Amino acid sequence: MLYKSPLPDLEIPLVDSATLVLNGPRFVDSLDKPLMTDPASGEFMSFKDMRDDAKSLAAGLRTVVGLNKWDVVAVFGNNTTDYSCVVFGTLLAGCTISPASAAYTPEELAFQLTDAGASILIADPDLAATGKAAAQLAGLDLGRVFVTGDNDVDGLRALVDIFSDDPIEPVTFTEEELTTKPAYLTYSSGTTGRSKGVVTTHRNIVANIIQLSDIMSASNPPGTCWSGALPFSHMYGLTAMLHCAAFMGIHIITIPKFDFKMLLLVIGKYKPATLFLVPPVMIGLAKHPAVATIDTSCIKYIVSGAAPLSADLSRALSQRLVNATVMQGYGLTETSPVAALSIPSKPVHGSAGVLLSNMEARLVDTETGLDAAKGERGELWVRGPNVMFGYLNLPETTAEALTADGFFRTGDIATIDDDGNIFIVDRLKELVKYNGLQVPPAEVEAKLLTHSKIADAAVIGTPDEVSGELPLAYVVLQPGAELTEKEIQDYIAERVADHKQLRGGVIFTDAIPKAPSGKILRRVLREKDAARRAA
Ligand code: 4UW
Repeated sequence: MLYKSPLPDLEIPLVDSATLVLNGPRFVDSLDKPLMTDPASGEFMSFKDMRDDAKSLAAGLRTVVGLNKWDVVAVFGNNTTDYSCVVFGTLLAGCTISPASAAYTPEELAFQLTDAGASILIADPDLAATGKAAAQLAGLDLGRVFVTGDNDVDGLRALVDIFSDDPIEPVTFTEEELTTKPAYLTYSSGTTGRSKGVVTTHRNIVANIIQLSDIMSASNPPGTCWSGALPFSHMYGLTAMLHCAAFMGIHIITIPKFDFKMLLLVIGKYKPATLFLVPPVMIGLAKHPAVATIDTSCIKYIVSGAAPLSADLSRALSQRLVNATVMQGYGLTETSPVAALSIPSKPVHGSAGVLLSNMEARLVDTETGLDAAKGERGELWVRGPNVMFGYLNLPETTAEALTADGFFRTGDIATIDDDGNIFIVDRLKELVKYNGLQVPPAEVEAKLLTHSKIADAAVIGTPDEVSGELPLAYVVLQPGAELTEKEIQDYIAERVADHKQLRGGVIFTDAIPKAPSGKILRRVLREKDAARRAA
């Protein structure tokens, strides 16, 4: 059965994303107003300042650094007010932006620099050492690594040095470029294996801005304040916070590194009307005693996404923050990212929302490959203008993820009710999510296997009330070898980003269950883990 969005179709303009956002009427009407405020210092960047800086950066990237159209600019930063100028400057230069998680180790960042074919790296000053180490590992000339802010750091040039006021010819794009070229290269492990470059086109992001703003605009007029707590390096923060908010004339309060106390301070001081969050923060808002000490009446909408939000938690939060409508969004890096969102006037507790405009879905029985019977669960396949072009340089993986008729296999199991409400009920793919962030098991397994005393390993997510899931390793030691759980956790902690650490622990076992093909039977391990937790 083909499920269509219950919302009317929208016209998606054939423009690049920087033109859509920076020339949009709500952006232009807001020029003198604050676009981004740093709550720690109180300093803000206006819409005009951001656009001017982005233009100067674009000119510098073309004329001083000598970048060409579709050269890749990697950005490695926390949520600061500089981030949007780097993103839009890169796009105005006609280049591709590849944001990397600020939590990355030098090795993880080096992988992205190499895989994306980055021409330059722009890092925050406090991440300069990691950025430099990564550039050296990736063989990127240090003359091509820049730091945001006004000063050189550790021998790396300040980005402002390359700003240029020489006007450049505006870059133009053909329809083919807008719909097939990578304007954005974010990284996701998809359903299996290592992190992959997700080729997101201008059209994908333009579509998602139009789809999302169509739902949010009526309740969020220009000048409304949002809290910028989601990482801008993740597609969720990149689209919702940096693009859609700027397009809608929204004022973002940036939170450089997520901190619950800072979120409460932002709520108390700036009175945001809408909060985009992940479920662990929803738990904090529902339960933390400090929430009762601030005035939360300003909050009209809370949108949770990136991991499941239970109906119970959704109800508990609605009861505590009485003025707030609790909504949920669902999507993936590959869907730019929003595929479904609650309708603000009629959210359903526990549902991940309805398909956005211009989107269609199927629920497919994973055994038979046929559509699941009405009311039954199946793998969610989605189609629409926000679905990625493919995975970078991986035609076979792309062909497995995208069907010939344009459906993207999400790897999530869902049901859809008669009103079009989607309920995500399970995950088919091997991905683990800790606090809404991706932990690709294959990556952690590969690191475990580099230890000389480990013969085999498998990583799964073990359920956790606060963080959703915790990465848990099953480990087979080499014959006669001895290692403690702590030694293994420390070994991994030194080699992967914080969110990928083995917080769920290590279980020693004699063999990893595998199919004849060699594929790890993760379901068997999940059952073993469930039995262990029940015992
Ligand atoms: N319920 C259950 C959910 C949900 C979910 C995502 O790291 P990625 O690739 O992408 C994201 C995207 C987050 C996001 C998208 C749109 C949106 O509106 C919103 O909130 C407002 C957040 O995290 O991981 C994709 C995977 O994350 C899981 C699911 O397994 C999906 O395949 N996921 N949202 N509401 N699970």
